[in-house]
Amino acid sequence: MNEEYGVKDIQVLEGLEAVRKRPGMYIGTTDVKGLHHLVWEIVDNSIDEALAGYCNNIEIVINKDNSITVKDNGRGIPVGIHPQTGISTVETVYTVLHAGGKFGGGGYKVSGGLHGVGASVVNALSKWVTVTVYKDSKIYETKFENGGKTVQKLTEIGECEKNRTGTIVTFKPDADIFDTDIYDYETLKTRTRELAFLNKGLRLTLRDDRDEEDTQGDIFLYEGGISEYVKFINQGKTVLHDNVIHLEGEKDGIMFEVALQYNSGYNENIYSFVNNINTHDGGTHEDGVKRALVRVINSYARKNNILKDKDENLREDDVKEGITMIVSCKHPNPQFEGQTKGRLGNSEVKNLADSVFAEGFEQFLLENPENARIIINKAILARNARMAAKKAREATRKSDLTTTNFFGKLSDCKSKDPTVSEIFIVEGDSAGGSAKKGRDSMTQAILPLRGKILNVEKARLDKALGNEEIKTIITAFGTGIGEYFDLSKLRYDKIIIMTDADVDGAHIRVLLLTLFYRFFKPIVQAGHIYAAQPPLFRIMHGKTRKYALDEKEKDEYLASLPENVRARAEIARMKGLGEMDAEELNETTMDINKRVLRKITVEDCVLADSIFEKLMGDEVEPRRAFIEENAEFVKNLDI
Ligand code: 1YM
Repeated sequence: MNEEYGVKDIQVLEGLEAVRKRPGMYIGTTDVKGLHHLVWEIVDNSIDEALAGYCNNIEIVINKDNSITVKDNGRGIPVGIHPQTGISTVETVYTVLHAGGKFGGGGYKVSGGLHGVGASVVNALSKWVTVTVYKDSKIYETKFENGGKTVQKLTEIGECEKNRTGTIVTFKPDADIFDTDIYDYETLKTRTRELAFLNKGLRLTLRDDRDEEDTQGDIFLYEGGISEYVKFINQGKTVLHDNVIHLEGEKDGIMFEVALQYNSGYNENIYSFVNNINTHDGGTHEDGVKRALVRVINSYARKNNILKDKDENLREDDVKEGITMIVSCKHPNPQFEGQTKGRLGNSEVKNLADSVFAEGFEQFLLENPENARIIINKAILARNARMAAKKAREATRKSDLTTTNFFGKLSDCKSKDPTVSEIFIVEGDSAGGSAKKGRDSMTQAILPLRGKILNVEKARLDKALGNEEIKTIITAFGTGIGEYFDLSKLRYDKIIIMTDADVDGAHIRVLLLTLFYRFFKPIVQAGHIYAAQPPLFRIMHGKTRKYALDEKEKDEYLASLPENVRARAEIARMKGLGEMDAEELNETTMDINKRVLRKITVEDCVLADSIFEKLMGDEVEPRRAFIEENAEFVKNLDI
């Protein structure tokens, strides 16, 4: 051990070692989500630099060896010796846990992530990291290996043009820690685009160098910021007014902005962010806007006699119908609340949001009376539908579980214990029949669906409640719906969508996801929804029968067989669930010890929702573009 290796270094390594021992505590998971998390931790530092006003260009590259490069044109991480550690600030930022903005001094961190802890966490979980800094006409470099051990102290490696500054970080995630090292380009692209919407004027580029043909990558730069986000979401929808309403305000270092536009649909698309992080469960910023929205609309509607004296006030649900809205707040000291920390708690934000929104929105209504009338009339129609739905629902509640046949085609399980019970929603009567025979009737319920369910994207609640299949689903779940919804009454722990691995199956799955997302969001959020994964291939040799979920699994299995066995193996492509008998279905898709389930997240539903909008929405152009863009990815089209 050389002399330089002192107590400080040991403490540093212990810090990073703690991250390696419990990566989950720092990045949540070690699956593909955790892998992506590493990218955002580094990008966050660049975004902070952009928010501080020193950087307007960020590039992210997936390299051929599955390492990631992030590059920005900020000031460059400080290179001087850090007074507390005695090593360069760059090295300190990358090796000392909790070395956040405080080391740099001045300014505050507003972007998401681990508040500056990120760089050292990424280092701890990487096979190697290289940091290059351009600053003061010089190029500096430092390198780390095997979970953050410094192998090259910060070294001056050359000179650069006087005005060139910035930071380049390349890291290779440690394969011993992560379940996978394969980045998903689309996932990274969606978030990169989102970051560009949320930070107007910031140019973000994402490039995939794993595939040589791709040279330019995707460039995102939105001068309009969240207004353009709203336009993006409303693409393919019929909008009720041409201009997106965009309002901004600032108080005590808290920045607040909101953009909205109504469309002719029946759903709300409200997304809120604090410091670029999605606040899934809303919070004070969202509440302030909603409170003002209801108040301003009612007041305008009464003043202009659109609502008459005898009419009751419009409610929040009524004025949110067809709204697309982005709320974004940048806060120096955000307090996140709730189980998943997905809610903003700072009380001072509510009044800021309310006043900024109320003032601007009222002005919009006054200046655009035609638009105001259209928006309010839609809310009145929504209210009428809400009242009709309430009547329909009350009828549903009365008939309840006592009426014979109310469960429709449901074959319920014997157990009444929701923690062990599951329900399979199965495509088609014949697969439903096999599933019924192959199930464990103690804990597994089967609900066969005949054909396609109603597209709730195109129907209000009152119409959806008139649909037999949807009624059966609601009754089976036990939770009720709308204002009567109660998650604690859910009768199953797992709701499993079981559809064929073909285009029709995918369509039915998307319809179901849309239904769940729109009407049963808390069930999705609580993680009760799953997709069954029926095998695509059956491989037989001798008396052995083996199933493979996909092409890759099939090839791997075949490769593992001795040459002579492989030559004789019979490979069948499974066409659909209906093709399997009860025993096979049980063995491959239902048996809790053998099956593979995919848990459905809110992100899956949001994606389903937007794909849906493109495929089923009013406008033809986005649909054509989607089909053109994705035709090349379709592997198993069966027509
Ligand atoms: C590709 C990753 O890390 N950029 C980056 C990081 C920092 C700065 C600039 C920076 C910050 C400050 C002053 C400050 C960081 N500095 C620190 C610390 N890109 C990337 N660009 N000068 C430069 O916050 O005052 C941590 S991150 F702590 F050293 F200041």
